[in-house]
Amino acid sequence: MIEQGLTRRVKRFLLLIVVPAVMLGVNVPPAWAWISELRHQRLINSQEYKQQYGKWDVVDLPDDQKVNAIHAAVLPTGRILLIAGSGNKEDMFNAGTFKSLVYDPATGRSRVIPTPDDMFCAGHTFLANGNLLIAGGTQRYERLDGAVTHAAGGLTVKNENPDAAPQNFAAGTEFRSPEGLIYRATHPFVVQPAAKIATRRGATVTASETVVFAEAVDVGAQYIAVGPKQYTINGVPAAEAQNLYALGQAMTLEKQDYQGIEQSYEFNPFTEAYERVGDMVFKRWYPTLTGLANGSVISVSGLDGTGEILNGQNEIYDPVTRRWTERKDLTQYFPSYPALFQTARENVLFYSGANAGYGPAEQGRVPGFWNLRTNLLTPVPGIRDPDLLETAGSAWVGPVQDQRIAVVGGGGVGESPRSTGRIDTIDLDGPTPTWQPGPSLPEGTRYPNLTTLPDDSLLISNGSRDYRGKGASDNHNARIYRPQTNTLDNAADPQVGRNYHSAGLLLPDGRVMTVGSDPLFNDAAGTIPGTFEQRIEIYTPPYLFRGQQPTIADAPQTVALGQTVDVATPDAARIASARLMAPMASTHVTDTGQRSIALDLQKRDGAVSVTVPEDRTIALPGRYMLFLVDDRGVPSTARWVDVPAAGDTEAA
Ligand SMILES: [Cu+2]
Repeated sequence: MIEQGLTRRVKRFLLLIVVPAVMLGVNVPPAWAWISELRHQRLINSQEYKQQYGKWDVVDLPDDQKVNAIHAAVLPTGRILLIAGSGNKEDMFNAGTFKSLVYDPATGRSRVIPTPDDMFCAGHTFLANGNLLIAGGTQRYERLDGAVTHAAGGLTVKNENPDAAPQNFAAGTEFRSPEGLIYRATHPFVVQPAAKIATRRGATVTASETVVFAEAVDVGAQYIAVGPKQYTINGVPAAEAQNLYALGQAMTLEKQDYQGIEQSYEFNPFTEAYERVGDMVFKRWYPTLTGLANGSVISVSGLDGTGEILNGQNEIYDPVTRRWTERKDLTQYFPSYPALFQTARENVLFYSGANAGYGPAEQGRVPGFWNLRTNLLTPVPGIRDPDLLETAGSAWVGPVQDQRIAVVGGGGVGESPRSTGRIDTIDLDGPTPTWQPGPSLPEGTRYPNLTTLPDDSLLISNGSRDYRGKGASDNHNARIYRPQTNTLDNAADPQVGRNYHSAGLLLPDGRVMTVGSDPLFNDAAGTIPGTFEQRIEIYTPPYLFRGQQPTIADAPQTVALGQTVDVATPDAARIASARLMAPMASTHVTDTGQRSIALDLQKRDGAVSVTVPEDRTIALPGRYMLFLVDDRGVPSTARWVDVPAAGDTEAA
């Protein structure tokens, strides 16, 4: 009906407007553009097109509900948490205005959530109880070269006294150089007593170290300090000064990078509120949080409280005590937001090489296995375009039992204009895991959003050819990668361009939501500063245009590892597979928790029985979306199922 109407409208337009316009010598191209747009709309809205390529729909929230969605997560209520924090807006940061939103894709309703800290560029991952653990964020925005007026730098406060109580120092605490120059701590800090370890001969004392950022009390080059110096701390009694002092390497007027915070929260999806938990041991901006098989979480990398990238300090969150503890035996260094995945082997993580761009080009850029028992990193080189892994996407492809990781796109280090359309996969279970070439995306793609679908395919959407969409380089396209055949299918083009600070999420109804994008410029010439993309776009994959979705009539709320349970469905006869899919929590096109778990399936009358794998490295504890998928690849709407942690609590 619609198509006929459109055709008639086009014909009428041609006759009434274009023909007389041509005769009158009017400029015709705009009219033709209008017609071709009409034809395009007719095409992409046709049933045949949608069945083959799917369909994108833009959602525009009311003005007071718009957020800079830098972090996005699917809550176990089916709602979406979008976190902006200060949203990469320094005026919001200075005003202390931090924002989060809970959006319900089923009703379109949303609610602004009080946000206690600047979680802008924190790390996050889901815990077994369904809470989203969020750690780190922004202490200070960057200051570019030329904008730095006060010489500043990091100081390491050392305390050699093991008997002193922890001491709190306020922001503004003064440090005096040997030359008598004064610098002030920009933020409060806590100094711990030295560690004392009894030995046969007595005891060894190891000084505690606290890194603080300090700034000259006045402007000017006279405050530049070069080379190591020892500083006295104002307020420390002379008798203590030999135990408690600060060491600095340099005070400079050079560019100052973003600085991290140590604050950590669990977002409770049922109360929709942030719950403060123990601080991290280290301040972090751009850390990766990866959930481990025992339900704990490792926090890796990031910029510290002075804007320096952490040099291999890693820590573990215990969800029972809600505290972080440094794992001093784990000293591997990674660039910021490294993509680290829990493999099928206990205590072994895989680093795909994808990262988000702080840290030197020559360090920590090679993919590999990281053994958390031995701290050994075993590199797995051989990926194509190994120098184009910054801003790449990576994810498990197919069920996680296949242990196949795909690395998609990426660009050169920093603001390099180079990017790649490479898709390489690796089977981590093979005797000698080797990178396998896959098909190429049509364009070089930084920031691709990777979303695994219940039919085991992988939606790859958006991204840009150049750094942060420079030169109008957003890729307005999407592809569906099929790991079974190592092939790429076309998908409908998204309307909204997305690059840096964007995310894609699988919704419980089988659709995909994309959010965010933080372009450097709004114009191709690079003269107008960019504005953050606040529109949401939702992709309905082709499988939802193939007829009725199978339904789940009833499913148990909890399934233990190795357990077999009945899932009631009137469509049992045509159910072909069942998947448990972890809710996504994505930032900087990275979600280390995304995984799809294949369930063993037996068909019965009016039900299917499904079996959860026994291995906790495959079925990490957590809340999952249970999808039944029919023989045409059409998924049901998901049911939320809880997979509790295994009984034993072996430390990671
Ligand atoms: Cu960022």
